[in-house]
Amino acid sequence: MRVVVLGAGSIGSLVGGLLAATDRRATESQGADDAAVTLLGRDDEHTRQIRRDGLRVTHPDGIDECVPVAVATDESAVADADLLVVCVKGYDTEEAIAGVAPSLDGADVLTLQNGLGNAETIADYVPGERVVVGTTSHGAVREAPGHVRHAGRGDTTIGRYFVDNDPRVHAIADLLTVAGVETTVTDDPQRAVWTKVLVNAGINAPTALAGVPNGALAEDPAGLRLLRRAVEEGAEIAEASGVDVPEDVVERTLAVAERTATNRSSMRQDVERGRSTEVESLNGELARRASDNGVDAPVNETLADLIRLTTSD
Ligand code: NAD
Ligand code: KPL
Repeated sequence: MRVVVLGAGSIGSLVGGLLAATDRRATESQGADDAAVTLLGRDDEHTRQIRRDGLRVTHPDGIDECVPVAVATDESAVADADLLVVCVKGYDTEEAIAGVAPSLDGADVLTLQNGLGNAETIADYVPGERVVVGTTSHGAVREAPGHVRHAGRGDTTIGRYFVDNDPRVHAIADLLTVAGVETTVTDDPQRAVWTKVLVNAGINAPTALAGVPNGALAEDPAGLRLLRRAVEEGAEIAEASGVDVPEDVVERTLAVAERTATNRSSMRQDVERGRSTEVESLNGELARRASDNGVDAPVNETLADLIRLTTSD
């Protein structure tokens, strides 16, 4: 399978690097030299460094591996892809998919992004039956140009968004699993995506606004109250939107906050570095879906507004 990973950031570099390492091992044993994995990124120091010296991947056990990965910065690189894996931030999805869509020739398109609305945006440019939606709880950090750290292993779940599962989804799951990204196929990917969205809605904005590590939400009654209210409200919005999320989604969110107690959430990092955040595809999108369904969302709307105010110039 020829794979192009769109977005050479943290998770894209990790997925691209793991797939390329696996492909290299298979190619060496079979004596062929076709690069089946391409990282499609921007022309920056990171992609230049990978081209020059390969991608340095630091595995969770601390072991470093140098992986040669084909790098492209031109959208035409997707022309012969069988699979495009979208790994850009939610606010970049539309521009990124619009850029590559004219060159895509029948490839499946898998999103591994966080947030609501990415699959729908992709389906505006790609036939719906080609869209595969996924969610992953692996942690990746781009440490330096040419270097990605696999910060923590997690679960990955994928499924077709608009039609029933088919053998291609299983082939994609097998490919990821062999590369070390153990992947499960589900016939209800919306449940997986919304569950992750509620976890992020309950942790990311509160920690970004308060400037605290994730664990503070589990330890401090104020943090716990915020987390609980954001997630409970999100679960009501899910129900109003016809999506079934697990009954214990608050407890699951709390467990994530405890498991990642020392982490600075991605939104906190974005706010502290003055970068755009993904709030519009998390709390902001929850509030919009609530409004579409005649449900109130004061907690998520307020969290989104506070992040908007914090990050506006
Ligand atoms: P990131 O900012 O590190 O990487 C995004 C990359 O996409 C950047 O390098 C950016 O330059 C590139 N990009 C944007 N538009 C592009 C375009 N048109 N063409 C080519 N490249 C383009 O972000 P990330 O942390 O890798 O997160 C990506 C998505 O994955 C987000 O939705 C995030 O929530 C989700 N996610 C991240 C992790 C993680 O551990 N980092 C884990 C699970 C899910
Ligand atoms: O996904 C995360 C994020 O920061 O975006 C969590 C799970 C909250 C870990 O920090």
